[in-house]
Amino acid sequence: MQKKLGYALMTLAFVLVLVACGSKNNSNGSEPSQSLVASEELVIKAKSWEFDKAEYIIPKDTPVKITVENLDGAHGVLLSGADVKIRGGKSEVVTLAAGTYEFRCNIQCGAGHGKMTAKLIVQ
Ligand SMILES: [Cu+2]
Repeated sequence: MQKKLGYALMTLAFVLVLVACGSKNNSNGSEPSQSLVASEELVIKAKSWEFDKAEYIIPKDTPVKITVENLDGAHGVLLSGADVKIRGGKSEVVTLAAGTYEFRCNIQCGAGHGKMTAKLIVQ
C-alpha cells in the first residue's frame, strides 16, 4: 500500500515538471517593429528626357516613400526647397510640409537634361 502511494506521488511530480517546462514555449509574443513605415508611396518614372508626369501630388506631413525609376538612361531627382535627392533605382521616405516643390534631374544625362523638370505638389 505504501509503495503504491509513493509511486503515484512520483508519477504526479514527474507530470508537474513536464507541464511546467511545456508552458515556457508560448512566451515569445513580440510584435514586428514598425520603424518609419511610409503610409503612402509615389513612383516617379524618368526617361530621356522627361518625367512621366508634369505634376505629382502627395499628402502633406505624411511619410511618403518616393521611388525614382529609370525607364531608360540614368536619372535622378533633386527637389528644390527641401533636402531631397533621389537617384534612379532608389527610394527615399520623406515627410514634407504643404507647398509646391520644383524638381529636376540631377544627373547629367545628355542633350535633353535641362528639360527634365516637374513639380511635386504637397497638400
Ligand atoms: Cu539628367
